[in-house]
Amino acid sequence: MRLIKSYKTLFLLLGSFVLLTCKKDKPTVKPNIVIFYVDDLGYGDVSCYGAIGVKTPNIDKLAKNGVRFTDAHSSAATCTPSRYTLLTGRYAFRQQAEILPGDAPLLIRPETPTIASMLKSEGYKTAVIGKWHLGLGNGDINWNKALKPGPHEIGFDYSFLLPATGDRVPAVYTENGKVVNLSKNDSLEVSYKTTDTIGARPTGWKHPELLRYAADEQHSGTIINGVSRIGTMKGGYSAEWKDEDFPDILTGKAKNFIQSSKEQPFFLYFSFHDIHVPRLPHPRFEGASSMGPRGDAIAQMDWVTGEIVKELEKLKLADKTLIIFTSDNGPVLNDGYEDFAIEKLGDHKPSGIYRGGKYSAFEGGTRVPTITYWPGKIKTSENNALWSQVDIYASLAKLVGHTPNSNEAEDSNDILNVILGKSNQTSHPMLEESFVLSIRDGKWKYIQPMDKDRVLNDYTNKGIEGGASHDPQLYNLETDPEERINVASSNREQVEKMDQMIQEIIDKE
Ligand code: NG6
Ligand code: CA
Repeated sequence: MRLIKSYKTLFLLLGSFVLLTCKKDKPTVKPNIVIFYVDDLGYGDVSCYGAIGVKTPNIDKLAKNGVRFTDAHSSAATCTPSRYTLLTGRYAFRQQAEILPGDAPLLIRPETPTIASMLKSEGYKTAVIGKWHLGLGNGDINWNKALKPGPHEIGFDYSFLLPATGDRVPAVYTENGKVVNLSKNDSLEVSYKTTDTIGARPTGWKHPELLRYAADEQHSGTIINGVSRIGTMKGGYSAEWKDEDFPDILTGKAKNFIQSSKEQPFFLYFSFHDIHVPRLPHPRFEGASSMGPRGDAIAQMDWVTGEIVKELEKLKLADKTLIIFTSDNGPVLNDGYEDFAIEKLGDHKPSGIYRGGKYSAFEGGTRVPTITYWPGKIKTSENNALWSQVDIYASLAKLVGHTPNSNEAEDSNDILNVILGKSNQTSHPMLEESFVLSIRDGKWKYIQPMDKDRVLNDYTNKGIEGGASHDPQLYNLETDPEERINVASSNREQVEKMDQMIQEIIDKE
C-alpha cells in the first residue's frame, strides 16, 4: 500500500514536471507585430544613426530601449524587390521583381504565402496601411471597379493604400480594394505609355509653369496638387489625394486598426510614403529640419512613428507588441524633383560612412537603420549581426509557433534570436539585390560583374554611385568598410567561392 502511494506521488510529480516543461516550450502569448517600413531612409538619416540637421526623438526612443542593429539590410536596393522579399521570404529575382509602374498587376500571386497570410492562419488580424507598390489586379485593372487581386488575396484583412508610390498615378487612396471617394460620374483611368497622354489634365511636359517643383522628364506627367507625376491620369478628381495629408490620414487609419484589434493579436505592416519623392510634408513640419523638404519629411516620419507607438502605450499594448522599424532601401537626394535635397544637405551623410545609396550595389544601397523594440522582452543593446529582411518571415513564424512548409518562404531562415537581441550570430551568407547580385559573408563583400553588353548606370546625376562594374569586385569590410579598395584580382579563390555561393542560391529553386 505504501509502495503504491509513493508510486502515485512519483507519477503525479513526473506528470506535473512534463506539463511544466511542455508549457515552457510553447509560445505563451502571440504578440502583436508592427513593421514600420520607411521608404528610402538611409543608414545615417536618423539621429540614433548619426543624422545631422534633423532630430528623430521618437525613433531614438525605440533604439534606446530596444536593439539597434548596425549591419541589418533590406534585401534589395529598390522598393518593389525589397517589399516582395519582406512579405514572401523569397528573393525578388525569382519573380523578376523590378520597380513597378502604377498600373502593374499584383506581383505576389495569390497562391504565394506571405507574412500576412501566415500570421492570419495563426489567428492574427492583419493590415497594410500606406505605400503598396506591389501591383494590383491581373494586368487589366479598372480603377472604377473592385481592385482584385490585391492585399486581401494574399492575407491582409484590411488595407488602406497609396497604390504605387507618391510620384506615380493614380494619385488616389484605395481602401479594401476600392478607390476612396471616387464618384460614379468621375471615371478614373491611368496610362504609362509615354506617347499617350490621356485626359485633359495639364502635364508637367506642357505646363511647367504650374509646378511647385521642377521635375525630370519621367516625372513630368499629370499634375496633381501642383506636382507632376510619372504616368498620366484621366478623371478621378473626386478621389485625388493631397500629399500633405498623408501623415494624418495614414496615422489615423493605423490608430483605428489598432483600436479595433485589441481583442486578438494583430499584424500591422505600416508602410510609409516618407521619405520618398515627391517630398511634401504637412506645413507644420516645414522648417523642422535644416535640410529642406527631405529633412522635414524625416521629422514628419518620426512624428508618425511616435503617434503610433503612443497609441499602443495608451491602449496598454506596448509590452504585448514587437516592433520592427526599418527601411526598404538606402537614401537618394534628387530622385526626379528639384526639392533642394542636395543643396540643403549640409554635413548630413544620408548613408553614414557607407558608399552608394538607393539603387546601389555598395553597402549604402541596403544597409539601413533597423531597430527592434518590445518592452519587457527585448533588452537595450547594440547588435552587429549581419542579416537581411528576407529572414523576417521565418523568424516571425518561429515566434508565433508556425512551421513553414517546403514551398513557403524558401529563402528565409529563422534568426529570431538575433531579432530579439539575444544573439549576434547568423550562420548563412547574405544576398543583396541591385542591378547585379552581391553577397556578404563575414568580412567579405563580393559584387558580381555586370554583363559587358549592359550599360553601367552610376546614378551620379542623383548623387549616387551605382556600384556595378564590368569587373568582379571584392571588398574587405573589416579594413575597408567604405568599399574603396577592390581586392578581387589578388583574391581569386575568394571571388570564386563567393560567386559559387550566389550560384547555389540561384539554383536552389
Ligand atoms: C524610378 C524613378 C524614381 C523612383 C523610383 C522608385 C528614376 C529615374 N525614376 O524609376 O524617381 O520613383 O523609380 O522608387 O530613377 S522606389 O523607392 O519605389 O523603388
Ligand atoms: Ca524605396
